[in-house]
Amino acid sequence: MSTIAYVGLGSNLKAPARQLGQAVMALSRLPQTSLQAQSPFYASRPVGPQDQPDFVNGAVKLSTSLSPHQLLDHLQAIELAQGRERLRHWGPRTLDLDVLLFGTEVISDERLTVPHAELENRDFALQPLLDLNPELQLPDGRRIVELRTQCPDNQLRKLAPMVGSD
Ligand code: A4P
Ligand code: MG
Repeated sequence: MSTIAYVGLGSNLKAPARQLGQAVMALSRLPQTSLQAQSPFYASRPVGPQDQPDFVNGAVKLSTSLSPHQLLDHLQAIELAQGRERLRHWGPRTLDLDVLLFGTEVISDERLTVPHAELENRDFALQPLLDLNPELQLPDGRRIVELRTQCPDNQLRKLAPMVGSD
């Protein structure tokens, strides 16, 4: 059985847009998974510590028969492969991959909180989701389009699509 999952991508180190492009390639190669769509990328001011570069953010829509925890394992392997070091909470990173939504599942355990705990406060996660599916809702029925109008403004700027990989 396949589930539609949405994964958020973020980077603010080492050519962020290229990190995201590379991550999308890696996500397209996941087992038991097909990449359905990719959002535009956005530049945004950092949420959390301000003494770090702006971020580039985006999201992808996946159809997967992996379990949520198997998907998380793969996301963390991709982060590591792209040089992710866990130094500081909400600090700079070469690549952050978050499970934003996994079908209509609600998960809360020591490894995984789905929907992502900060989703409704982050325009850089909500806007790419809207680009992928304007009708999207949280498992509790709240509409992403409504949350987007209510969340803090973080000066999102849509980036021009990348041509090639570098
Ligand atoms: N984890 C729990 N739920 C999830 C989920 N839904 N998806 C656990 C992915 N992981 C999830 O994550 C720590 C642990 O969260 C993981 O081991 C996993 O088991 P992490 O990425 O290692 O660490 P972190 O940076 O300390 O925290 P976190 O919560 O991932 O940070 P966020 O929420 O991802 O925020 N500003 C802008 N403009 N754009 C950004 O992308 N990102 C952050 C990081 C801060 N500010 C930002 C951005
Ligand atoms: Mg993360």
